[in-house]
Amino acid sequence: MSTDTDLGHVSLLTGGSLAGQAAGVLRTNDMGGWTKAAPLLYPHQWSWDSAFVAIGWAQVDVRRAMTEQQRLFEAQWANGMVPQIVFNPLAGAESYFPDPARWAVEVSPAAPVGVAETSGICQPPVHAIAVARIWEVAEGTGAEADVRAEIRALFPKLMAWHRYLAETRDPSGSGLVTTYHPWEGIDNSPRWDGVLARLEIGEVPPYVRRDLSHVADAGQRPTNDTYDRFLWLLELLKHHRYDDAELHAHYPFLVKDVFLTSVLIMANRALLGLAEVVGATEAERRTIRGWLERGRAGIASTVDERTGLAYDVDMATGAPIEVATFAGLSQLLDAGAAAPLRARSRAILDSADFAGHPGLRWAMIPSTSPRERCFDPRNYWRGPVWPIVNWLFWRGLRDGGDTARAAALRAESLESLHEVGFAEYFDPMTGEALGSAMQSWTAAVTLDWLAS
Ligand code: 2M8
Repeated sequence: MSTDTDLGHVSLLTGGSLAGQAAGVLRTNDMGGWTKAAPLLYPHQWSWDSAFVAIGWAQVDVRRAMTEQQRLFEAQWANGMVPQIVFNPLAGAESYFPDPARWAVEVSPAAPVGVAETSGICQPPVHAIAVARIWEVAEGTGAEADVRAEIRALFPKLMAWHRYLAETRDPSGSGLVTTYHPWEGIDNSPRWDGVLARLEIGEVPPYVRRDLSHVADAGQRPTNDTYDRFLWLLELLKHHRYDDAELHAHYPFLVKDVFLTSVLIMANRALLGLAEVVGATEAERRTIRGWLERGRAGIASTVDERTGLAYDVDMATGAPIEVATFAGLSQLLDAGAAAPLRARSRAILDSADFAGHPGLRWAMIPSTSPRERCFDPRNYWRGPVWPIVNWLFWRGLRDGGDTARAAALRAESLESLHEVGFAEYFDPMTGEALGSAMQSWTAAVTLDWLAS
């Protein structure tokens, strides 16, 4: 629990400190109630970015942190989905692609038409984790009563969001959440290569990539061929009116996603804590526990005996996607996972396949194992380090009682942030800052680490 005095305010006032600079990034990207993911490359509100951002705001202004989540959930779809992007009505059409016109989500009866313009897919559910962290910071302060009331109002929306993932995105009850698109979080990861390569692409309406005008080195971003495949999937999503049942029956990119599922497990643990805060019914708690247990069993079923990694499952073939990325260590995000599973993942985490690789600048978890053939230290999700991913693993290690390992990961991460700054991602070998500068979620986890 934090109090009013230990929020880093002192260092924020001194300006030059890391906390001061991180808070400055949030303030720069603040649009008044919601925060741009990055100043130029990402001028809208992204779903999981916004959850991390709320965790950061909690250290600056706990009420502003709640507002961040309230604003995002205003754009929640009628089926419970929290959209990947809530578009900034003030950003010009040329600022980002694909824009609302390309998503055309009004083809779905579930879209929040007239409320906000959104994309038609989602991202990992970090939100309940964020709200639980906001509560920890607010508890015992003058903001406690207001924040509790706001959490009470948000709770049913969080329930609907988790229900969407645990049930609508898992119609067979496997315990594993289906992802529909690389843009549901880990965009250019080699995890999707096989499924994308198999796609038979039809006519993609002409488009202009906007990302390349903000990131000088195209080698850090997906290729044009990959972009065509992303855009073709978008055409198919529209064709199926974003209807989950239809998509599960007819759509070609259906992957049981171990990372998405594990974040949901972590979020369901947080939601159980929030159920306590708001005095939820026993039936609601039972429901959350049910999702949690099903998710846990689902993840256990994906762990490969030989490598010890959790692998996504390609639903078209039923085959595991055998590539060594941080997603393979997902069991560590679940503090309640079976001890032998966690122990094995922990050993792999520290091996030369991940944070123990001798070439790494800092002992952090790269997005793809440096020993994978497809490892690329500078390309989007194919090698670089994302501080937010390390934050999730730090939380999983800490909550699972592995406090010394968690503390070491936090220390290395803070050291990297001191040197690299608030880049979107960095080269794991050299520590070179890559992607966007002043990335909101990087600043946000810095603030939380400093306060923890
Ligand atoms: C990246 O994704 C967006 C599309 O959502 C893009 O490449 O244009 C990913 O890193 C994603 O996980 C993140 O939420 C987003 C904004 O930071 O950028």
